Amino acid sequence: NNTSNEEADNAGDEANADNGGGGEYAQEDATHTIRGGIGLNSDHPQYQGLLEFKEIVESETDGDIFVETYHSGQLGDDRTMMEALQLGSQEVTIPSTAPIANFVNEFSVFDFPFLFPDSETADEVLDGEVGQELLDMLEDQNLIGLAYWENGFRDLTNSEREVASMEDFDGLTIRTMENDLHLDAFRELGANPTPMAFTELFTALQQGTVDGQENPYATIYLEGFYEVQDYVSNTHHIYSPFVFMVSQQFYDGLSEDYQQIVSDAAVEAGEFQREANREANDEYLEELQNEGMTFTEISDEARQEMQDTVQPVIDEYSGEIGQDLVDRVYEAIEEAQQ
Ligand code: 2Q2
Repeated sequence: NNTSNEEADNAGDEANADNGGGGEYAQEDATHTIRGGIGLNSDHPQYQGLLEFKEIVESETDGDIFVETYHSGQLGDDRTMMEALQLGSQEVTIPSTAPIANFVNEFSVFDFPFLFPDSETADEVLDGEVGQELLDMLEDQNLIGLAYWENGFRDLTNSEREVASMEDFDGLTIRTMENDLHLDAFRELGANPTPMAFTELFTALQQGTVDGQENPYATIYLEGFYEVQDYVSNTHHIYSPFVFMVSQQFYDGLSEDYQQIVSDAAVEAGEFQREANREANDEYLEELQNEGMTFTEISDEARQEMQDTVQPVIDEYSGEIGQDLVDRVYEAIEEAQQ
């Protein structure tokens, strides 16, 4: 029947897309192969950006570098994929800054709640001096950070109740990324945070192991969280960047020309991805409501109360990260808003 034909077609596309076989080049003709893996699924702008990177690199090297693309955690969760880059068994991954903090703790500065007022400011700061300073710190971990892409402003969903202010967090079990600052911040807000890899999240929501999670609308929609979550609030509590990173071992093995091509492609594909991500995040809140989720607006006062409440966590982590670096991030934000 046509369903099975359709499924067969999708499976075909899926297989094609899985290792990025959609391009015009063949892996057997290439000198180098990049295995690029991410955690979000193939509908997400994160994957569209990876396909854009593939297209640029393959056409610029006339297929001498072939890019295999993997999504939905096919190569593992963020930590596993970063370790694979360190070992040289994978070449590219694009995690959020939060899990990166387990390798370079300074990255937690970009996960300070309410740090970036808008994505334009985030672009300017991340693409500027202090953003580069953080990327340079990855080299001690045999990781080369080439560009910042965008995950986006994170918003809270849960299956229990409307969340209009901090009081409504009380007692909610919220999955957070594996990052101590996220845990401490949600504890301070009165929630009961549980760290978990993204690859386990949908099942945990489905089984009710956790009441809620927080991610940008595009992720909430494209990962189908609306099937297992009833309430969404525009907490916008953290702006989450992605870091496009390559294995140092792989990068050092490339000619300078190819290094430049790979580096430029990461930046160019990132501009495409940020754009696509913003369009998706603008569009999907309405879709979430169409799928039956109840949207609750967080007032400015309620958001200010959250910001004041988590300030001690920011102060604590500023000490750990280094007040000087933190101050330079805030100065860069000030400058970007001139
Ligand atoms: O909640 C999460 O884990 C996601 O926001 C992160 O972006 C994570 O890096 C996913 O992209 C899965 O890799």
